[in-house]
Amino acid sequence: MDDCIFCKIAAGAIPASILYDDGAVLAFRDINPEAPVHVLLIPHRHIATLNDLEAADAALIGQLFLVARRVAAELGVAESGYRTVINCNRDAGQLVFHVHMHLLAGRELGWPPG
Ligand code: DGP
Repeated sequence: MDDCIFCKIAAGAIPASILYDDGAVLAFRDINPEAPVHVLLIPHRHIATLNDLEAADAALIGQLFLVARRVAAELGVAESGYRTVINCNRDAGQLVFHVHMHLLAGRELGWPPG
């Protein structure tokens, strides 16, 4: 998608602080961190929202969680704890319409979210 900021990051056209890339899933630091650890995990392939997932994407979405687990361990927050969040559409506050998982950690996270 030509006008998608996360597609541009995945293509290397826009710089990002990349932590992991296996060609299918990319992890990079959020530009506007809401916690000491705030990482975004995206599929390379453009999928706008969770609503656009298909059954064939099951392994890809599973890989997002496996990469989250790996990145959390590498950043030293696996034991202290972390939260994964995928916002879908307006009421959830989705701003970038390329599926992304937030990985938040490094402080006590409030619940329920705002
Ligand atoms: P959401 O509200 O779930 O769509 O979250 C979008 C997140 O994307 C938000 O936390 C800020 C982050 N973000 C937006 N543009 C960029 C960018 O160009 N680079 C990086 N690293 N993060 C971005």
